Amino acid sequence: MRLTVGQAVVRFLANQWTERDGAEQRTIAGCLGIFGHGNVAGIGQALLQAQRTGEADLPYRLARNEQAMVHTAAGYARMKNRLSTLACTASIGPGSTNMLTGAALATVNRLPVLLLPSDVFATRAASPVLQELEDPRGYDVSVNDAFRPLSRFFDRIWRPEQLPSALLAAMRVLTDPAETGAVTLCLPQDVQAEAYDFPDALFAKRVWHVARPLAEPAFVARAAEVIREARRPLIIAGGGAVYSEASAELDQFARETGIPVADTQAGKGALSWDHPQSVGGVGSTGTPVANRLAREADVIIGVGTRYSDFTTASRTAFQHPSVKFVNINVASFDAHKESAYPVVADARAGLSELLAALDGRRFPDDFRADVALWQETVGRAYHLGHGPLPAQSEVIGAVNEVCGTRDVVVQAAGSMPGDLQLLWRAGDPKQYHVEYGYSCMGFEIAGALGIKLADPSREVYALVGDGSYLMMAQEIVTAVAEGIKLILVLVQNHGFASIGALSESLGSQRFGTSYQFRGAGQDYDGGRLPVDLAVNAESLGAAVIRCRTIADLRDGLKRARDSDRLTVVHIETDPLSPVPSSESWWDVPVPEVSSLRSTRAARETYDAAKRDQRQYL
Ligand SMILES: Cc1ncc(C[n+]2csc(CCOP(=O)(O)OP(=O)(O)O)c2C)c(N)n1
Ligand SMILES: [Mg+2]
Repeated sequence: MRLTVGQAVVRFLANQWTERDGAEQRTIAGCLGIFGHGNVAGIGQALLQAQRTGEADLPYRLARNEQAMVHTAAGYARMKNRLSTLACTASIGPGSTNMLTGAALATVNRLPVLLLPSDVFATRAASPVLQELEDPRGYDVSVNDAFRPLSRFFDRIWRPEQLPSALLAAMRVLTDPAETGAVTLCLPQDVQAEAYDFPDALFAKRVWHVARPLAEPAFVARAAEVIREARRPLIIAGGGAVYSEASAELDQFARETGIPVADTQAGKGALSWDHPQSVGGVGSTGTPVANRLAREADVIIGVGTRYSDFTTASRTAFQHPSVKFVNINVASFDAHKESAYPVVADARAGLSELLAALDGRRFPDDFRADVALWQETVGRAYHLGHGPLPAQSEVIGAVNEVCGTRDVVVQAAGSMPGDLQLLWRAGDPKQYHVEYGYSCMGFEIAGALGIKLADPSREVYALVGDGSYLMMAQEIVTAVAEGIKLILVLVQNHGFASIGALSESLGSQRFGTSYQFRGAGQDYDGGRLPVDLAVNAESLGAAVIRCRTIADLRDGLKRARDSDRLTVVHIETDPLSPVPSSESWWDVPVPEVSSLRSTRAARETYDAAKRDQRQYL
């Protein structure tokens, strides 16, 4: 079939399917993009031709920022449990390098996204092309080489003949739960337009089976022995438990063994918050109940977790002198973390195999009274009555109580991820969507767009800090243009509540974290800026509801829910409002020497906390 490389890419992608447990879906459900000279006549022409002729089904959506469109694809993929994603086409140079942050986010979170950056002329006929880097050390280097460390598969299609093997490798990596992440195929702008006789077979429907690898029996036997001999084990459910749809198996495992289940940011909701075995988040932003259990546990059973420093409280969470780890993980890399007894397997399959090998062993479930007490604390934080400005915990409570179990809350950075992990009551495995692998400010709105595209039947509430909003709010325009309804809760606290508090706790006096005029001294303490983000949102096409009190907010959220327009619910909160303690720690190094008293005092506290840090060998 004589096609250009661009046409071949589009036709191929439209015929890829993913299958798990017998259910098929499109591997690449569509293409997001922003055109420039690097792709307008290549992939751009191919997308147009596909749409006009029906030769291939790959719907195109115009994004407003390339970083954001990768976030949209990542949000989509996560919502689809990694079984389906979107492609992203960008022009050469800045259009492509704008996608780097998105690539890193996807790879860190183990989420499949297909990136198609445009690249310099393969023929070099017109070099240097507009926006070419020109590396004097080698003409085969371009800005797109920056994608290499961020991609789980990277290739550059210098010749049309290379395309079939590159496309197949891309699909293999995207659909492999252990390998997946950003996949980057760089497409030189001349090659995109070059024709070649591609074999018909390349464009036949192809179904990629997403495996549920079983654990090798010896893995299971060794892990089961460790658990059988435990006295107080604790399960940590991570993102893998959600992606493999292992909730029923996790429920059975926990009920039959009596082992409590804590969760990570990515794993929250794998068990409902009110499940009898749930003890909430663990680690730096976990619940005091889970953290107490973690401190005392002699065996930690990680299910689909990558053990970030937040999960391990920077390796201070697990204090039993001979604590051992058993990790069920589809990726050997993660299964072996913390010197664990690895169970390299799909989370769902691994849980069932391990449960069968435990021979009915049961453990004490004497933590429930503590969980009930903790839930009273959460209830108080939801209804704090803080003033004059409301507390963030009340905003979280209002959203939690207004939204339905199937609705989705989206967040990524600032003070909210911590408060959410501590306080949010997730009733469904897809309800809690906090991107905390890369914790990228600006993910929220773009990610919410992807989530809503993936499941239009759910209401999507993105909580957006003013800092995050100022970084990337432009996808409001994309959502408005596409007729996609989102609810954006804009939490205005005039700066970085998160880093402000962190700074203060580390002796750095909230330096440079407030959005105010530069004052007479050196810091930003010169008063309120004439900034109105509600007006800004309105100017981008959103309906806006301004709220002053939590009662207003609850009412505003209901109105937003009942509306069919993208709505921004704006509320100002107290950046210093209290939140219950996690009784945990996070390692952020404080200077060893300083002429500031505040830094010296913080260093003493730091040194004391650091003594609890362990290596798990
Ligand atoms: C892209 C990016 N830059 C910087 C950071 C570091 N950082 C983490 S939270 C934060 C402030 C977030 O401000 P805002 O969105 O207003 O949330 P708040 O802290 O006020 O809750 C910063 C700068 C980050 N996570 N992501
Ligand atoms: Mg803020």
